[in-house]
Amino acid sequence: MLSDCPLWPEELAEHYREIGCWRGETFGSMLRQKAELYGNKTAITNGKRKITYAELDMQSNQLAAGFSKLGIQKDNRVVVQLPNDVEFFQVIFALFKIGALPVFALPSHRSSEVEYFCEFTEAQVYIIPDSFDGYDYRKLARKMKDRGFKNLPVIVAGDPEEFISLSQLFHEPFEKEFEVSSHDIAFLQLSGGSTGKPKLIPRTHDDYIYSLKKSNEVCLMNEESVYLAVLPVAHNFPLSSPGVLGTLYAGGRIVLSSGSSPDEAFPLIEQERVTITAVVPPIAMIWMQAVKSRNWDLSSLKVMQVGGAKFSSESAKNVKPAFGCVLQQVFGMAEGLVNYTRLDDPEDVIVHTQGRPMSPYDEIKIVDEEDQEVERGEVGELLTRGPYTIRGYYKTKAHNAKAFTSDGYYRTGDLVKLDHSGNIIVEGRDKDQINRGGEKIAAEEIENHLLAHPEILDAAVVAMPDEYLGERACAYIIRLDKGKPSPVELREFLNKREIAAYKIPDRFEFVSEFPKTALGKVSKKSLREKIAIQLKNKK
Ligand code: J2J
Repeated sequence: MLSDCPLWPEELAEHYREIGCWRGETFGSMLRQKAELYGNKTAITNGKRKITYAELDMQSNQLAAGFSKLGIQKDNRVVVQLPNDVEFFQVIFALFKIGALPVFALPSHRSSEVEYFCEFTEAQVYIIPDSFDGYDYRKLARKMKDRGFKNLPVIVAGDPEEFISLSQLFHEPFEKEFEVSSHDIAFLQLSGGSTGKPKLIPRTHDDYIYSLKKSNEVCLMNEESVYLAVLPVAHNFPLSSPGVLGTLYAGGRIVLSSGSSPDEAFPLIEQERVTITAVVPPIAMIWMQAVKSRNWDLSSLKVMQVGGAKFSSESAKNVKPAFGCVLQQVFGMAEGLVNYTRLDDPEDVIVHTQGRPMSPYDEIKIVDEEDQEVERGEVGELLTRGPYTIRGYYKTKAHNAKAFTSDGYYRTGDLVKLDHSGNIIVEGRDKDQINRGGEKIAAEEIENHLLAHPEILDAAVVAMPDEYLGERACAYIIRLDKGKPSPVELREFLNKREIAAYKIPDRFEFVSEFPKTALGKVSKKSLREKIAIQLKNKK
């Protein structure tokens, strides 16, 4: 079992097993069982290519054999950066079967993020597509080889060039089973982060499969369900709420879209008779406009999930009239807790709240700055623990002491209140993060990049309001010299540092000093207010 992953106290783990939350299943055993039940049924399609449950099970066995011959063993970490395609599933199930851990990188990550994941997790292998969305990942791998990752094996789905070809690794499966326990860590998921470096989230087979089961109950997933994945499937929302893994658990069908534009997604909904999909608020808004423009037949769609960032009630109320389906608000986090509005909730709850925890064993507390519970209806920070919420990040002891209470609650950093019906309303955030339409940016990570510029004295990155994305990033900068570097130069500088494009600030403001709090720290609150007023006055 991977070390350096804080887990639940043993008595509590025993309790979760006794009450039937953790049922001893692993992802490997789950897939085998589903293949027995649904053999020839299509598990995954992208509209053209199809793969059945039996094929997925068999191919992941073959790949497990190939990976194993390559030297990948139990508990090894493997950075997986694959887009929405069948290979993603072949790869992760092969790794699950060996007991090796996928580390889920997103396709938008670049060498700055990927190098960190490889280094921090001491990854054994890195798996990429040849190219996706106009970007050649082999170039990235080549650069990494030149920069200290000389011996890191790189496996490519597609044309491998000088690297290892994924398609050559489907070998004859072994007779012998790999030994994987449901208590083991199944993978490392990425946290949205609020510090300099992204944190990694260890999720066990037991806890994650429980979260799929509960999600399926709440979202009424069954064998007839057809789930369209438009968000990158490595992200926790489309992966598990109920997402692609929940769909497999229910015996449904996954439809993969490589992008979220209406031109890609709507034909797939029509053709594949999709019943449920998940989007972030900006995509929901684009779709609501696009649906008016042509006579699409989206009548199969029963549920549209919106989550990842706050969905305004003005937009929320338009979903049902636009699509004729139920809106489900989803307020979740890769660390665990997922809240859903229920499909039969009154309209008022669906439009105005972000729902309630999916499990009766989720414990939540809303607290003030002294960790005292606030009165019902008042705003405070949401703390949570339960059968699928982690007890600590991977290998970050000092940070864990701050991010978790001594009795195991995760400090979400989200400011919420409970409404009269007991549903959660997200009011804001008390973490140093920008939520750019669902994509999370840790302010400190970008500040560190900016501070590497020789002509920058100090930097503070804050959220600024945006009609479309909810928030965008604004970087306040103190320069050594007036006039340079310019915003254009700064963008170029950050690009050269090879960070994911969504993390590059949308706006740069140059100042000679930062407002300070009473304790002398940079007052980000003042900076947020300043830019919000500036933008409002410009309108
Ligand atoms: C406001 N803020 C929200 C919402 C997430 C399901 C759905 C989403 C995620 C996710 C996920 C929000 N309204 N509806 O993992 O399984 C913000 C909060 C939260 C953070 C978590 C899932 N839904 N948020 O978004 O780990 O600030 O997970 O703490 O990426 O997103 O981000 P992440």
